[in-house]
Amino acid sequence: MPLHTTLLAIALAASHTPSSPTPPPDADWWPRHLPSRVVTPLEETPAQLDARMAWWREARFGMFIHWGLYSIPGGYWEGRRTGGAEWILNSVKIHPDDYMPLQSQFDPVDFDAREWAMIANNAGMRYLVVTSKHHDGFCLWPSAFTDFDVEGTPFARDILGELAEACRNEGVVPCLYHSIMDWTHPDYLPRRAWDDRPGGDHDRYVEHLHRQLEELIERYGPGVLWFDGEWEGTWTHDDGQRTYDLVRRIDPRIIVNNRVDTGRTGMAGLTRSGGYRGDFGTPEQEIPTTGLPEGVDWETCMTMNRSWGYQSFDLAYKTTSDLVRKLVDIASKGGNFLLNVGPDERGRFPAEAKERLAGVGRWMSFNDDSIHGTRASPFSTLEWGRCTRASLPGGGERLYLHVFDRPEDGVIRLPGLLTRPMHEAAYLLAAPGAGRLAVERDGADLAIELPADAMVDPIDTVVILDLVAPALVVDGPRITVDSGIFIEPFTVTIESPDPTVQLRSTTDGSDPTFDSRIDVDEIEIDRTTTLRTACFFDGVPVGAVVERRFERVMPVASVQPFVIRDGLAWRTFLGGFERVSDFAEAPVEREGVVATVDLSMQPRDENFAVTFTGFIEIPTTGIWTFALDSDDGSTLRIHDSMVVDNDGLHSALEKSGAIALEAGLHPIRVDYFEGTGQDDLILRWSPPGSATFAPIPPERFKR
Ligand code: FHN
Repeated sequence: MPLHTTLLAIALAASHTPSSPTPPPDADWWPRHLPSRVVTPLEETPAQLDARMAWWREARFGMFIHWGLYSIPGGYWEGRRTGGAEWILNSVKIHPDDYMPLQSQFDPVDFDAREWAMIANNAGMRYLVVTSKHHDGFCLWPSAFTDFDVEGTPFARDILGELAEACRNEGVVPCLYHSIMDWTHPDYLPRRAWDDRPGGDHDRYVEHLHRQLEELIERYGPGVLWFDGEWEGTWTHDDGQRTYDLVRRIDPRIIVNNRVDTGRTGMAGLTRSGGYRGDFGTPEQEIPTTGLPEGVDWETCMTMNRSWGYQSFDLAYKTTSDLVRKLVDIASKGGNFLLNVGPDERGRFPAEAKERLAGVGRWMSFNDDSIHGTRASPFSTLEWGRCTRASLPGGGERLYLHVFDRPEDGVIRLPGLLTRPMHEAAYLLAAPGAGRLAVERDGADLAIELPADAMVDPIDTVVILDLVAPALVVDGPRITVDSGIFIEPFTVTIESPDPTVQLRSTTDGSDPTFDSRIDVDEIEIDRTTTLRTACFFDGVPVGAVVERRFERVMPVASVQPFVIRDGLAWRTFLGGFERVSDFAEAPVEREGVVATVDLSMQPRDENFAVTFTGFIEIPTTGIWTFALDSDDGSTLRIHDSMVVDNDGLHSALEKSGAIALEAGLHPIRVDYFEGTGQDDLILRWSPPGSATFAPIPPERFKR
């Protein structure tokens, strides 16, 4: 790894020495003197946010470590292989009184913080997130607020302290995972169903959580606080906001993930709109299919095998090649990769994990410049691999072309790249002395010849291409209006990605040619139309043809029910459903009236369904868009026509749909079912001409 990047990483890590900030004497927010609920949010400008996030964005790659008491059973319980790993208390329904004695067995004699930090650093990982406390509530540090901690074990060493110091010595930023959910703390609610211990006080638990967070921040100065376990109904948006604001107040440098609050959209991990806290999204075990909009910070966390916590029998390790290509794929979309290791009960990394990390480290030792400090690709897709990029001094831009599969003709094409390459601009990152590669312009594409023997790394050979300016890639015209319905004629604006690129459009569904008659950037739409637009550079088509379909409709007439009362009627059903239609004939469990669409009537945590019926009062005639966010499936019907279809078994997911409505009352029906795990149902609307969704005022619901 080049010396300069190591020095930078050491500087970064050192900046997180545990220098707990001394509050100004008049700080009215300092939680010591006041209950943590009196915490005012910390104002932050976009420039200040960029400065705070800079080291994390530069890092791109981190190590996740799941380690705790669950590493002792390692997926076995009472002599039986149960699986469950770090979830074993829950999976095997172990009573806390039977689980917590594991504390007396925790003696990881082979734990070596320096080895862990060195392995992370050698793999090219710039930060390390370790579980301070997982859902089982066991604290991996000597906490003043509980006896269920490492101090009460035969090991009795400050594991987090040793790891933080070792990380800093290696130039790796120490970070902490912290679970909100706590299956053993006497105040955490909800209890596990088999946990018959009495009591529990949510507010007292939140105070406890805040005191431990203060303790962790002041002792270890983590660069990131990685929250988890926010999905059970007791943790509220208010709890999330207060906790985020408290953490940022105690140490304004800390970066906090979006699982501190309740805005995460399931395993896809991004944060829904509406003021939810969190500095980055957290896709889990998945990589977003396409790059997310510029400016959205996100990090995919992933296991190397199938388990977060240690399980000796889980040998389904991803190959080194797969791990490198996942890292590259994520970086090419502007994200970070948090790759997990589950150490065993003695504090050892599994041999397979060490082998994979060494392999990734070998690739990174030649190619880490193409990951650290890079930004997302300017191309939407590349058939032969991926691209990352970084700015060059003097205004140029460096493209890192990650060749996974060398094309048969030996030419790697850069579609629609109009920016001029520098002289002798292309060469191998891992073998700069191997000579320059030929670069030619082919219409709107740039073509680079890649001889077979230039593929120096079968996992991913990185070709550098230096450009005289930031890459301008034409992947098609920009049409800001999506396909949809309309009532009154309107104008569609089409933007060319560059003044040198001409537009051509058709409105009869045919393919645009350079001779097509429409070459303007504003087109009047007054009837149902299929608009197809393409870009041309020097008369040659460039990028994809973009199609939009616009359907002219009449607003649906409102209805005049004889009797109008506030609220919606609801009916609940019990059972394991996979689609809304599954409970169409099911027996009604209970029924009632509710002010708005919510789950206040849910009969239990899992395996139930609810149907809401009534009317919605539309204030003005126009195109109304509705968004239905649910875990699991849901549908919205108005006048019996499907407006939003979010059906099926899935984690929190939002879908939307539009309908033309006359002002007045319209019959509405929402069907929803929950399978297992988190449950979630949010219905919002967006008025005509608005681009944002808002909650529907309860007074708009009638029956
Ligand atoms: O329940 C946890 C799980 O044990 C693990 O910690 C993962 C890692 O992100 N998070 C939760 C599952 O989404």
